[in-house]
Amino acid sequence: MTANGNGTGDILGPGIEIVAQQKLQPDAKMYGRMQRLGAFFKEQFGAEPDFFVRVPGRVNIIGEHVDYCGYSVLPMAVTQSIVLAVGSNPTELHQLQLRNLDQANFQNFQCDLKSLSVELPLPGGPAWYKYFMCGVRGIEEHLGRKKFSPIGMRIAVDGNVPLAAGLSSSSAMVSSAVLATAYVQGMKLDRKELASISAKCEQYIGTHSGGMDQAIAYLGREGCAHHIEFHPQLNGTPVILPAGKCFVVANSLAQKNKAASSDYNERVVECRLATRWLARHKNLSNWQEIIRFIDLEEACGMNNETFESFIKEKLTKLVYTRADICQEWGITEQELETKYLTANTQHMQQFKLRQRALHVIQESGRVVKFRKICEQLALHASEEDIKQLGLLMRQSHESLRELYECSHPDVERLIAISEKQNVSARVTGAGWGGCIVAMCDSQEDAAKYIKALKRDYYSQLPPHLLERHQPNDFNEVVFATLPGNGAELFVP
Ligand code: NG1
Repeated sequence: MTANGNGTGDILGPGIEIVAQQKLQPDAKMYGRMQRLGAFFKEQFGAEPDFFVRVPGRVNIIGEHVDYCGYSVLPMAVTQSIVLAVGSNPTELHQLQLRNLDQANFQNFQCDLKSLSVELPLPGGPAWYKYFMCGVRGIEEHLGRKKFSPIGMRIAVDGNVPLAAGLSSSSAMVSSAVLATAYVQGMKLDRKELASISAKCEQYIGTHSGGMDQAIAYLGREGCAHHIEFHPQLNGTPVILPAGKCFVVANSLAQKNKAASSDYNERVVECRLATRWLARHKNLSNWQEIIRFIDLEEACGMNNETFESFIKEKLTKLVYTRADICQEWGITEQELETKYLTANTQHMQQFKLRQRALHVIQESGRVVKFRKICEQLALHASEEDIKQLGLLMRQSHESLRELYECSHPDVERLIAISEKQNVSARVTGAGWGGCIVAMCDSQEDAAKYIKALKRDYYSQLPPHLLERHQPNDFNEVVFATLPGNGAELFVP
């Protein structure tokens, strides 16, 4: 099997691309980092690792909170990633041993692979190694107990994707565990298959997420963003971003651990309820089973515009109560809880069905427009088209703030500074804190914009954050980013 530049192997059949094994060369970008991790591995386990895995975080350019409704998104892989050094465990044959290079913050972990379990998180969020365990469990489930061999692994982890910042650190961890385990189990390493397994198994952590992060973690390619579609099946189309434009990521440093709160699942639940509500109004006999807007759109032959009008016509209230839903569907509150709410959304009393539905449908339209404009721009430059891209990003943010209510005061301060600099920006990822992504006209403009953010936002941070980030001139929290490669596997 040969690997081309991004570590994607020969295409094995229509649409099948694999993670090819690459030789770790001294000129590889990651060489220094892998050498350091290899040395740590040796210090911890007294042997050299057999292989390395690298899985990136991502920044989503547009298409927020739509993946779990079946709609497409437009992310790119970033250079920040999770790297694993992996070796076999010759003495304790079924043991998984995990060590994090950041020993001060992440405790060691060990477990027996013959009896895997990943319990739902306790308040405060899951321990770091649970994300890893999700990945191992995902492969076990995929292969089935009969085919899965509990082969022990020794693993050293090094991650530099900012945590709880909307850059998908959790999925990078889960996906890296999936890739390492799949390789050890001798699987074929089909990128799309691994992405689907990773998306499915991350749900063990308790978040009912879509598959965006895991998809781009595998399908990302240097130099382009990707239009990722989930329906009717997972598909990624490279999208060339407008020439000269420079994307900047700025971390508000308001951390949001999705798995430690119910906000994310509350939105998922509201979208599912809204879908059923509308499906019932369309007299679909299976309305209770339709839980993604895209399936409803398809079942009724609606397009983006007719869907939006339908929402406005049938979801007229600003707030729906439990009683509203129970009455309309002829169900009890207990049924509502057991059949329609998730484990961590049992407390919900009110549901903003109209606002959530409108956001999802309008945002899904913006993704399609964004891709189309990028394709037009690749053929001929147009100032008007560039303006449209900026407008779409701004509209996306406004909708996330107003209709989806997932912004944060610190994120809003970053957005206000961006507006003042005349830069289009939006919150990226799940929100409620985390990062914004901004589109600048050129490298020079990006440098000016970053300078303004450092002056007006980062220099004003509270002392404990200043102490941590100022010595490095805030370069880890605000940076220009280029689209990077998806998952890679290296052998020494
Ligand atoms: P973050 O929290 O930014 O990694 C989450 C979901 C995505 C998507 C975005 C919102 C996970 C693992 N990821 O991303 O699938 O729904 O929010 O667009 O939950």
